[in-house]
Amino acid sequence: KGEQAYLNLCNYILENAAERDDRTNTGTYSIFGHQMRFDLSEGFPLLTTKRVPFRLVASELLWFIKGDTNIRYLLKNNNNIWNEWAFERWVASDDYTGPDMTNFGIRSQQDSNFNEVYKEEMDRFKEKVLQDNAFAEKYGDLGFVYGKQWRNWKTSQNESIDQLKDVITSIRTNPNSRRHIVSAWNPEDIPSMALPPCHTLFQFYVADGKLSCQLYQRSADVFLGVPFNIASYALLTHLIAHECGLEVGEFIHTLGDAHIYSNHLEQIKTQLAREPKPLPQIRINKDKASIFDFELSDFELIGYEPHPGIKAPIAV
Ligand code: DHF
Ligand code: TMP
Repeated sequence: KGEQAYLNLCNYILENAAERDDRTNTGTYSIFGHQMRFDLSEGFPLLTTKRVPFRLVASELLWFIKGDTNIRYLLKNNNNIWNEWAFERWVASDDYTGPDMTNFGIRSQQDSNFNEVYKEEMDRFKEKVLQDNAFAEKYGDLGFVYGKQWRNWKTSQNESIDQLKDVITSIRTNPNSRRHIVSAWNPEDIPSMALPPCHTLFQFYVADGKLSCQLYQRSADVFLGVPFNIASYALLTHLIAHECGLEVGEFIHTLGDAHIYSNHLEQIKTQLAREPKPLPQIRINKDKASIFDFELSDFELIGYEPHPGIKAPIAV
């Protein structure tokens, strides 16, 4: 019930996971293969054992739905969750002439002098993405990430496939289909992406007038990423159910490498010591007929009274 499936995952990792090196050199406790189920009719699965910023989850989802891959839209919405991955490309480019930013993620956590220089460079970068159109086009873009694959998958014939539109049509016209799938994993495009898609593939299922969604996530940062991913797909399921005249069923979250970063252990323990509260409800503006018309102001959370947020460094 509620967010228990998430708390169980955290406990399971703490008790069973082996230590493991990872790409970011942070170190993780990791398991492989896990599934969580959330009954969306029971409440909206936004964690209550720490505050999860719904505004950031929702604006990121709207950005995917628009087919946008440029952080400029996120910055305009005061959403900074993708900055590091655009910045990484900028400081590695020939056009960058500022102070050396090699391994800025790890170094900013370990060296406070460097951290000041890094924050200044990052602020300059954000300003430029917001103000300078040519710069934004070149360095604000994350490559062929989620939005591109969902809305504008390029075929070998140089045509474009709108997977999101197509899956909605298939849910409406052929609810029993076993092919309601959207894939963000495009092998040909992986090299051009700032980060290969973590939420890789999702499938819908219709039964008894209810829409369920299952996500396969290949790599899961259990403390920072997963709370966002759960809320994001729950919201997406609500929006598509609304457009298709269905109620919401379950969100099933299947994980590949599920890990807790070693510098998140204290935070996870703080969180696990807290008593969960009732889940909030989500209300969406029923006047909007299509999921492509939604804006931030069309979503309202009711009864979200979480424990305080818990800060943690993100591994870049
Ligand atoms: N890399 C890693 N290592 N983990 C991730 O979860 C991750 N997620 C990405 C991109 N790269 C990633 C995109 N999603 C935050 C949450 C989700 C997310 C990126 C960042 C995050 O930092 N959340 C903070 C609040 C951030 C804020 O207020 O600006 C949190 O406490 O939930
Ligand atoms: P990786 O590409 O080496 O797997 O690193 C990606 C990291 O980002 C990994 O810790 C998983 C995490 N992540 C999420 O958990 N959820 C997300 O939505 C995204 C984009 C990343």
